Amino acid sequence: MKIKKFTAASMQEAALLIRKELGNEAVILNSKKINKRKWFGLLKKPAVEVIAVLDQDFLEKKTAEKAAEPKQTSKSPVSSPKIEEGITPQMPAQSEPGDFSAYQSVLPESLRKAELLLDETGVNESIKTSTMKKILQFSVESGGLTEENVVGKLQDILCEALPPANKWQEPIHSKYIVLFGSTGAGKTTTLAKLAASSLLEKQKKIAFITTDTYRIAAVEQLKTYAELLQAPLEVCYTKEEFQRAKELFAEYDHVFIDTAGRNFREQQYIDELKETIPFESSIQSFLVLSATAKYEDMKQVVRRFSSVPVNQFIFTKIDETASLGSVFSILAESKIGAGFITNGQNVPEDIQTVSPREFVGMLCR
Ligand SMILES: Nc1nc2c(ncn2[C@@H]2O[C@H](COP(=O)(O)OP(=O)(O)O)[C@@H](O)[C@H]2O)c(=O)[nH]1
Ligand SMILES: [Mg+2]
Repeated sequence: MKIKKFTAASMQEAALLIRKELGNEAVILNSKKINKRKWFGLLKKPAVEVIAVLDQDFLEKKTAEKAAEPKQTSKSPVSSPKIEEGITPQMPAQSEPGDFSAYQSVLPESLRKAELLLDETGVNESIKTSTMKKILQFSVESGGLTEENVVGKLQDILCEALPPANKWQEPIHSKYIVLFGSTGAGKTTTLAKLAASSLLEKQKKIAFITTDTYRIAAVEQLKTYAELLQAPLEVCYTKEEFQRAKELFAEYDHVFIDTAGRNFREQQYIDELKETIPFESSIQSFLVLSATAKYEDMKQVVRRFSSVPVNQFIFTKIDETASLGSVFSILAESKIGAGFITNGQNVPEDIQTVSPREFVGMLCR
């Protein structure tokens, strides 16, 4: 994609210049009247400033679509204002396709607003570039975006980049619910929130199992929640003990399983998880990630857990971060939906489900 700003005395002159520079298939993205200063700024001369774009990808797509259509008309392949009239290129240097920072000074106001909004979300560079490319494409296709409708369009495009809605917001429905993730991510607290909701809102019969036997405090923490909810807890050190606990809780609706909060870098932790917990169809498994973590760290956790079947993510500590850009990037790249988000330390209140659209709303807040 090539974008360029041209200034000329008239639209005719601008069109000639655009045609010479970009060819007949270039389309006008934006045009406005300006006053060009001459003679040390003393004289004002009316002129036009035109931003034109030549999108090879888009043209190829349109040409292919046209070729597939039954032959009726042989009109121009693009519907935006075409160059009919010519000029003095102000930015002769050409930029690499997709390098939007290079286009920044020539983008129309509405698209600059989109770029600013995207910057504020903190999404990673590749998502930013692909989103800008799509919004630019749409702008060319639809004959321009106003500053009013650019936000809606941006949110639509961001929404499309996320995993589909059916991968989000799944209620707790399986017999076994297991949470894993790195130390301090909020597994135990979130498990207590989920268990409490099942008991208090749905009157389910619930029990707990913990395999987090590395720290006394971890067991104590879950024991406190279990006592508060008057639910049984089994502490399992081995696979056999886990099996026994499962038999013990055969009559229960949901068994909430807490796992060791060891460093996610330790492959041993993942191997032990796989060995202890039978990942079968009656298990809902969640990878718990703190929204306050850095994008690269989250990505590493996701990669580490890729050998474990993860149904959904749970993002914790949403209340502790101003930017959801990293969370968005992880969701967009992994294609796994977010089952829940948590936004505080209160059990059971601070947990909720979220749809992709609501999440994008939170991202762009
Ligand atoms: N602000 C905030 N703190 C949270 C949230 N979820 C968990 N925490 C806190 O994070 C800390 C670690 O939580 P914990 O459940 O022990 O993490 P685990 O090591 O993964 O089991 C505790 O102090 C929790 O109260 C949340 O959504 N928001
Ligand atoms: Mg814990």
